Amino acid sequence: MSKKYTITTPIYYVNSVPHIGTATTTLLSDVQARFQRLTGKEVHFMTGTDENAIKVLEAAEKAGKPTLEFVDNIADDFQKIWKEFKISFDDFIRTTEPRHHKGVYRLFNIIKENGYIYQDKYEGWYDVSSETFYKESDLVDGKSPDGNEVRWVSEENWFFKLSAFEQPILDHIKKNPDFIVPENRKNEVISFINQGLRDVCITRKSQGWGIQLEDDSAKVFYVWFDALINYLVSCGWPDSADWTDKWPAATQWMGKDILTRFHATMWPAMLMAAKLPLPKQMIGHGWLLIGGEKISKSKGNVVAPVELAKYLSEVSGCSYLLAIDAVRYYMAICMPFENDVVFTEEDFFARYNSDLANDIGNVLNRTLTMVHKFSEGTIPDAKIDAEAIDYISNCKKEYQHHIDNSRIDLAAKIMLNCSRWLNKYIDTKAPWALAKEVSIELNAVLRTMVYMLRNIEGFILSIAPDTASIIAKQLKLDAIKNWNEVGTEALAPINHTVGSPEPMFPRLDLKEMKKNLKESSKEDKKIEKQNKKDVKKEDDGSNAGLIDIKHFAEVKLRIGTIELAEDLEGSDKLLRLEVNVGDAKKQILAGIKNKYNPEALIGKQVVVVANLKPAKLRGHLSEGMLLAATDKDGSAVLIHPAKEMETGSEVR
Ligand code: ME8
Repeated sequence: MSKKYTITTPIYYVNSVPHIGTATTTLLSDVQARFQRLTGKEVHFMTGTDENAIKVLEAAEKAGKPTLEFVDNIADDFQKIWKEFKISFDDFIRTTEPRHHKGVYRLFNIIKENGYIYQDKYEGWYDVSSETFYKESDLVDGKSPDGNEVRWVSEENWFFKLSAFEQPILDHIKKNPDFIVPENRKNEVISFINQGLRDVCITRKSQGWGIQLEDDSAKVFYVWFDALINYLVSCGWPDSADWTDKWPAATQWMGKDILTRFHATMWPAMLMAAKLPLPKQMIGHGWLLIGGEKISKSKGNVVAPVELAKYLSEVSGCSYLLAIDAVRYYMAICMPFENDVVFTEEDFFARYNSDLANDIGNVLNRTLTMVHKFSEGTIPDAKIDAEAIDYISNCKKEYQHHIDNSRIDLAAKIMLNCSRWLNKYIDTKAPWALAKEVSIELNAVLRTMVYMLRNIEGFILSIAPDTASIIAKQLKLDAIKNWNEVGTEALAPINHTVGSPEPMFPRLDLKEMKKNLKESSKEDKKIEKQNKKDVKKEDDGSNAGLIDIKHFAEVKLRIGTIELAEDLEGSDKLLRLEVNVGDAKKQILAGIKNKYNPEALIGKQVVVVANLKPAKLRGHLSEGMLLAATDKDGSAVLIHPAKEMETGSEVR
C-alpha cells in the first residue's frame, strides 16, 4: 500500500494553452490535494503535458515553429498559468522528458515479455483530433463518433492484447465499487467492455515526432500507450526506490471523454499485463459547456481562466488574487459530476455577487464591524453558542466525507451554508438590539460570530486559499494550518484584538453591466445601420469604391523579418520565403523572382498580410502575402519600414 496520497490530473495536449475546461479538472484535483495536505497526509499531486501526439506535431507545423520549440513554449505556459491559478502540483511531467521515455520502454518490454504484445498489420481509421483508432463500423457518416475527420491507416504495427483483460477488468470493477465514479460513467464503462474489447494498436509509422521504438526507429509509440505511462513515471517508477510510496494513486481525475476507452480499460489492462497495482479511484466528471458545446479551440469558444479573473478584477474592483479565487470557487461549486454544466459569464458574475460578495464578504465585514462597535475590537470572554459548535462539528464530518469522495461541489456548498448560517444567526440574534443593555448574550454572540468565521476560513482554505488567508489577516490571527484546528474553540481566542474590515469582494452592479452591454450592443447596431446606409450611398455612386474602417481593420498587417529565401523549384516567378511575424513563422511564396536575389532578402523587414487564408501554389503552401508596389513594367517592389522595427509590430 502506498504511503503517500497520490492525485493525478490528465496530462494535457500541448496543442493549445489551458482553458476553463482543463482548468476545471486541475482545480478540482488541487482542492483535494490541498485538503489532504491540510489533514496531515503526505500528498503527491501531479499534472503535466502530453507532447508526442500527431495533433501536437500538426499544431506546431501550423504555427510555423520547430516542434520542440513549440512544445517547450506551451509546456511553460501551462506551468505559468497553473501557478497563477494556485495549482499546488508537486510534479509537472512532460512526455518529452528522458525519464518518461525510459518508463515507456520498460513497460513495453515487461508487457512483451509477459506475452501480451504481438506484431500485425493495422488497417483502419484514425482520428487525429482525439488520437483514437476506429474501425469502419464505428464511423458515423464517414466521421468519428464525435464528428471528427478520420484518416485511413494501413501499417505494420505492434498490438497489445487488450481483449485478454475483459473479464479481469469487469471483475475488478465489481469487487471495487468505488473504482470508477460517478455511477453513470461506471455503467458506460461496463457496457463498453460488455460489447467486447478489441486488441489495440500501440505503435504508429513515425512522422518524425514521438517516442521511437528502441529497435525500430521507423516506428513510434501510439500516443495513448505512451501517455498513460506518465502516471507511473511521475511516481518514480521503475527505478526510484520509493515509487511504491506513491503508486497506486488514490485518485485519478479526468473528464468523461477519456475515461471509457483509455483510463478505465486500456490503462488497467496495461497495469494488469505488467503485474502492477491499479489506482484506487478514477473520476470521470462531466464537461463544462459553453453555448451548449464542449470547450474546444477548434470551435473557438475557449475561455482562459486567467483572462476571466483579470476581467472580473477590472469590473468589480476586487484584487487579482481574489479574482483568481473567485474563478476557483466558481469551478468548485459548479463542478460537473454526473452531468455537464453550462458556463455563462452571466452565471459566473451572479454567483460572485450572491456567494462571495453578499455572503462570505458580508459576514466578514459584519463580524469585524460589530466586534469593533460592541466590544472595542476584542473577542469577548464568553462561551461559544453550543448550537454553533454542534453545527460545525457536523459540517466538518460532512466536508471531509465529500472531499474524500471527490465531491468538491458538495464540500463547497457546506462552506457556503456556514456563511449563510452565520448571516442568519446575526439577523436573529441582532447584536445591535442586545447592545442596548449590558448583556452576557451579546458577548457570546460576538465570540460565536468570530468562531463561525474562522471555520468558514477552514472550509474555504482548500478552495480559495487567498480568501482564507485574508480572513485570518483581517482578524489578525494566524491562518489555519491543520484540519484538526477546525471546530476548536481556540480559533476564537478570548481578548484578542481583531483588525478593521476591508472589503474583499466588492459587489458588481449587474444591472449596470447589463445596461452597458445592451448599450454597447445598441451602439454596435447603430454602427451597423450606419454602415448599411453608407453601403447604400456607395450604390448611389457618391462613395463608390470606399470601404469603412471596420473592413480595413480586419486585415492584420505585421512587420515580418525574412529568415530564409530561396528559388522555388520548377517556378520561374516564385521565391519561397520563411518570414517571422512575431508569434509565428510563415512560409510565403512571392512572385518577385525577376526583381530580387534571394540571398539579398535574408534579414530584410517587410510588411506581411498575416491573416490571409493559406493557399496552395504549385503544390506548396503559402501562408501570407507581402505588400509591394507595382512599378511601370508591372514588377513588384517590396515595401520596407523606414527604420528597423520589432518583428511582429502592427502596421496600421
Ligand atoms: O485528452 N470540461 O488531453 P486534453 C471539463 N492528452 N473538462 C474538460 C473540458 C471541459 N469542457 N475540456 C477539457 C487529453 N477538459 C490527453 C490526456 S492522460 C494520460 C492524456 C479536461 O488536453 C478533462 O479532464 O484533450 C478532459 O478529460 C481533459 O481536459 C482532456 O485534455
